[in-house]
Amino acid sequence: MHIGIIGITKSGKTTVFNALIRSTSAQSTGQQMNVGVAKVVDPRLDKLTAIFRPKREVYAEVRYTDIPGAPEGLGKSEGIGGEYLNALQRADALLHVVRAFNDPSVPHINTTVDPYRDAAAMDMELAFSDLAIIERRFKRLETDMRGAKPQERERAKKETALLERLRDGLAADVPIRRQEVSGEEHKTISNYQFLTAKPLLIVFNIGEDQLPEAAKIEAEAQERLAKPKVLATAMCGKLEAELGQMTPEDEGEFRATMGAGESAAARVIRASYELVGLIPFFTVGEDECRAWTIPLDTPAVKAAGQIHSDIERGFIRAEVVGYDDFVRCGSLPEARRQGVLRLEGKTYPVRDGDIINFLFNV
Ligand SMILES: Nc1nc2c(ncn2[C@@H]2O[C@H](COP(=O)(O)OP(=O)(O)OP(=O)(O)O)[C@@H](O)[C@H]2O)c(=O)[nH]1
Ligand SMILES: [Mg+2]
Repeated sequence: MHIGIIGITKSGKTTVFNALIRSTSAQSTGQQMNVGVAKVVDPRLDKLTAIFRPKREVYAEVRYTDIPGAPEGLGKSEGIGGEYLNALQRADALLHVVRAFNDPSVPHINTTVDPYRDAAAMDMELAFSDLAIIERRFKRLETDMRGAKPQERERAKKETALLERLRDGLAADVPIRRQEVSGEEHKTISNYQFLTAKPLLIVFNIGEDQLPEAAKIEAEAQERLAKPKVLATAMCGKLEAELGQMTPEDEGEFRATMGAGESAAARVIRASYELVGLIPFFTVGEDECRAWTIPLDTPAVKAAGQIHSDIERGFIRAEVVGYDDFVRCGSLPEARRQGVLRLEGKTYPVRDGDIINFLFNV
């Protein structure tokens, strides 16, 4: 899974990126993209690790790309251009860093700090980009229709009508993620990778002086900006990036004395994961306890394929126990004795936190 970080110049994209992947290596400015991997910390996996004491604990991962902001804005009426557009289109979701911190030494390109204005401006940029893609496609379809066979012509007509509808929706300020699209239409448009169709996580990058109001800022942001497939949250990128450089023990101590609460970076990572509709399941044992990532409602046989294609191919059954049931029992034999460790077949929809042992034959 891959998330693209966007935002205007000097909103703190690279700072947030560094906080998420616990690194300092990413260069703040410059025109290159930074790519990094963040661990999805999950207390449930920590608990399993404490029980099984394996050699390794392996968290699920989210990949982030820090995409440089163009000084003149991302795209204006021409849409987001070239190489950055491609990177954005490949992303499963977008993380928009909006500047909420005040710091006179970091000039804001629009002079004043106003996160809601910047959030709205980005929505427009993304819509412009999608409109530009639609216009280009119209031209293509027009050429394709000339001399096309009746069947192809019919298909092109249908697509044109769909794109016209999406365009009108965008013109009325409705992002594609909130427009009504049938299953079949979804297939047609998924190739275009429209930016306003992607889930969006809006992160208010607040200053350290705003930490006491962080919960309030976040609540207001959620109320005003959260929609289906849009989440809003607040974090202090600079502080989180600094804390990310500490050992977990030092970090915990520091957070406690600072009153900085639980890791905002960890919360943002979890939110990214859930926003895309992904859930973890766990495998346990002496070697490793590990979180695996699957989309909601994945059948057991496909979940097995996440681990290895051989396990998917030779799938026989899955031994499954829910996380809470397992913790209540304390061990697999006890879970079996109490009848909560069950055998499931290929089509069993794996649930968030299931502990699974796949039985397979190759
Ligand atoms: N005071 C304060 N400064 C911050 C905060 N977050 C980022 N900054 C500073 O703002 C400046 C820009 O931060 P970056 O993370 O480089 O922002 P960016 O969006 O990646 O910038 P570009 O890549 O140039 O578009 C840096 O000097 C940061 O130290 C914050 O929460 N508080
Ligand atoms: Mg940067």
